[in-house]
Amino acid sequence: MKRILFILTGVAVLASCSRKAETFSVIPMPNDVTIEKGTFCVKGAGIKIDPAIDKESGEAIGRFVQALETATGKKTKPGKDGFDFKYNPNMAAEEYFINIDNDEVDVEASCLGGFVYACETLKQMLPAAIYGGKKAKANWVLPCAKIFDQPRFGYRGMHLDCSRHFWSVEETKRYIDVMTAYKLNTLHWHLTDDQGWRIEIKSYPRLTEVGAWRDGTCIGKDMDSSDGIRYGGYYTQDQLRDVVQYAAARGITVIPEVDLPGHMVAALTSYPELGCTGGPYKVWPRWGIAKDILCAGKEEVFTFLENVLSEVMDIFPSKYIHIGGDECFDPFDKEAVFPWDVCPKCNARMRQLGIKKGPEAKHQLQNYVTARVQKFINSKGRNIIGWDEILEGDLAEGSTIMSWRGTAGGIKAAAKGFDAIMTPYDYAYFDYYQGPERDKEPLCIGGNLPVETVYSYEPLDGVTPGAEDHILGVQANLWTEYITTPEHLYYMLLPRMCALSEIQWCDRDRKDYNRFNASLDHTFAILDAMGVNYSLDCRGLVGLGRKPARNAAELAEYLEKNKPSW
Ligand code: TNX
Repeated sequence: MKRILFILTGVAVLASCSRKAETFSVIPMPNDVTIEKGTFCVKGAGIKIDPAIDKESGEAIGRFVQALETATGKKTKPGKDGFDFKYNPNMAAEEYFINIDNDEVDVEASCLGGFVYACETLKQMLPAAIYGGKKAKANWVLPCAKIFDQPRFGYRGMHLDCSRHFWSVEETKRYIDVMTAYKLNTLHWHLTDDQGWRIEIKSYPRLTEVGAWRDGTCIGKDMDSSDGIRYGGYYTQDQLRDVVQYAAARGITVIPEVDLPGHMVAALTSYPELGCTGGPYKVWPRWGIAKDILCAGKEEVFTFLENVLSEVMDIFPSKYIHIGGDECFDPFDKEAVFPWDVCPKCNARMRQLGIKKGPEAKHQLQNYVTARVQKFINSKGRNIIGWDEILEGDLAEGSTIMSWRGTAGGIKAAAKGFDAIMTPYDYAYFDYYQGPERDKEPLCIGGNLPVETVYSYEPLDGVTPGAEDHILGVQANLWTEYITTPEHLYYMLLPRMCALSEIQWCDRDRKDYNRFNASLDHTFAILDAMGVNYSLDCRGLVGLGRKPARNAAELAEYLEKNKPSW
């Protein structure tokens, strides 16, 4: 039953808490919410945790309790009536149930996902200061409510490019915290590209000694310029494992991407023998599509890939390994002769495979590379994800397509019986401008993607009837060519990722832009408390760092003016 009732009459039940609960502004909106009369005071509440609850879920609950104690400044009472976390084996992995009445909060789930999401919903129902990590004066009550909730899509991803610009372990964890708050469950980590190799690979040390560093970075859109400043960085395997674990504790799987056979200039610079010409190559200081890619004719390239991917699979336990596959040949460069066209070894390989000469030949050769790598990854019990270019050949069973050049790739893949993840650039590229006033925004790669456009995306539109189950979910991508600071990173991410979260989580009929837009005020307060930047372009404050000066009175007035219409 889908319903939402707002009967916030504000009856005070416990003397230490005030009468009225906050407005219900949870993003993504739970799928079944009933707000009832009354409030539950969380200050110094009792906490019971069912011993049948697994250790990871117990730890997630522990983090919630810790946040509660810090923000309210009052210890909870273990074993006493109040919050009652119960194991319910009949619930799906990401499903949860919350029942708040005047003196008890029942929370039920079967495992980590469900408990994490229940806690996140509770946090968003509380004053934003719960996210602040310090004691705060606030109205520490939850409204009485019943919430039944589970996500629409099983794959709810966000991507992060750390090759073009590098983000520290601490920053990446903060990114994961923000994803957790909006119930995303997959981080697609773009770890290698032309401009920098970021994963330590013990059997190929030059990948990080050489490939993690570039001599300079182009200035603005002048691709031939360079600021002359050495730039780079990489993660040690211990650091990568630490991030994987941090994410896993929050119900988030990290999918690593090793982009191949294109976007490999950093690796070629480290080991020039992996290219068709043998180089020399230079870690790219500019953006775009590089002509130099891995040689598909040399056996040692496949040995290299297998060794690298073995270490990658050792670090990342994810079911999926992303092998890239995008932009091996610049589609806009019609005149170009690509290295594979003229490389004797690639040509010998084509002859050996019976590939006929012609414009399709190089795509068929890419298909051979994909299939070989896929076979290797499958032999380790994992599956591949590839950008939609890999659809251009005959795909082996079990590959998943990431549809970025619009939705057509994903729709075609699903119709052919392949799984697909939708990341169409026209709705899900967060490196694009946030509106038409480009001159007021920081420099971007291009595009125009306001939060409302993101919100309007419906992933099953156009999908062949009967093939819907092949659409595993939705992801947005954050490429960082033009993004150099965390302040800018979060400005690009938020609140567009909040809009994304409703596409991923909410049933079709639960989406409502007006309600979502009104809820953003609470989200902005949450992000303020987390110390994370966001864009206010959707409030007409265009550009980086254009936040209204908000003292308490201004904020109250602002919120009053922007009250939800429902
Ligand atoms: C295309 S999306 C790319 C990236 C760029 C991005 C910029 C994809 C698979 N490849 O290499 O960073 O455009 O928007």
